[in-house]
Amino acid sequence: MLSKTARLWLGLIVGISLMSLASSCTKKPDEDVGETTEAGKTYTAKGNEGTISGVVSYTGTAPEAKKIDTAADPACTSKSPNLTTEEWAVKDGKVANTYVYIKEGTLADGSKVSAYSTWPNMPASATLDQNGCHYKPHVLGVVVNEPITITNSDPTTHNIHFTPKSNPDWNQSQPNGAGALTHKLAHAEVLVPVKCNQHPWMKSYVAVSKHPFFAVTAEDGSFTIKGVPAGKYTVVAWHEGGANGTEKTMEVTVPASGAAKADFSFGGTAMGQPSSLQIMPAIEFPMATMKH
Ligand SMILES: [Cu+2]
Repeated sequence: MLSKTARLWLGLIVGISLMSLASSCTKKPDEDVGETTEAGKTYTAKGNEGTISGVVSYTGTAPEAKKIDTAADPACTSKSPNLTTEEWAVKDGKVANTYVYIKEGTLADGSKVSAYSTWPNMPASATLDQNGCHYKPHVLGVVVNEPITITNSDPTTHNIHFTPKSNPDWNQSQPNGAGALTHKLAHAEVLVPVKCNQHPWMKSYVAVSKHPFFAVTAEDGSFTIKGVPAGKYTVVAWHEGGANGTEKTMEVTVPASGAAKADFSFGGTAMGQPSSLQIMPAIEFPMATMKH
């Protein structure tokens, strides 16, 4: 049996320890970021950020765009009589519609790009238009949770269908004259194929990034990624094709207030692996002959 005073003390001790437990759980969120959460640090611009720029080329003869048969929907035929495939948009050996991004890297202060979730100049909104029975743009880069406004500029019904791996499937019909739809993707993913359930030739790709360091190449194959902190980065150029696209990787160093170059090439064999593999000399293991 505990005396009345002992019970009072016990109650007091339990109360105090509960209070301290509660206060340790109400730390500011940025003080205690575990690996299990997607929240990260906030990067504050230092004024000495640099750029990564380059050109994406095609080595050899690029596959030619093919005419698309749109007869299944006369509204598409009349608006876009000369619709062609967009898998390879190559002009004078330069490749458009290539998504170039920082995959990972280390800032000059030793921190990792992936440790941050908030950067200056995060893009606030993007538009994906269905126009002439194809998507504009063909390749779109957004940040996590950035609202994508989806518009139908055609006199026909489209059915936009995001087919992601790390985000939920999203499938919406958008009839002629319907208002804009909005869609957000909560998880980073390179790249989400988007299709139209009405028009099987319609394809686009949406990349979702945790940071704003990405660009899509223009018609002349060029791209520029701005506001990059000084550091060392793995830069990847992604182009559609096959099940998951093709990636080319390059390591670049961005000096303080400086510019880094990252030129990529697809196609051909010029950028491929060495043609001859070195044969490792056979090593003999005398132990292998030992009896059990
Ligand atoms: Cu469509």
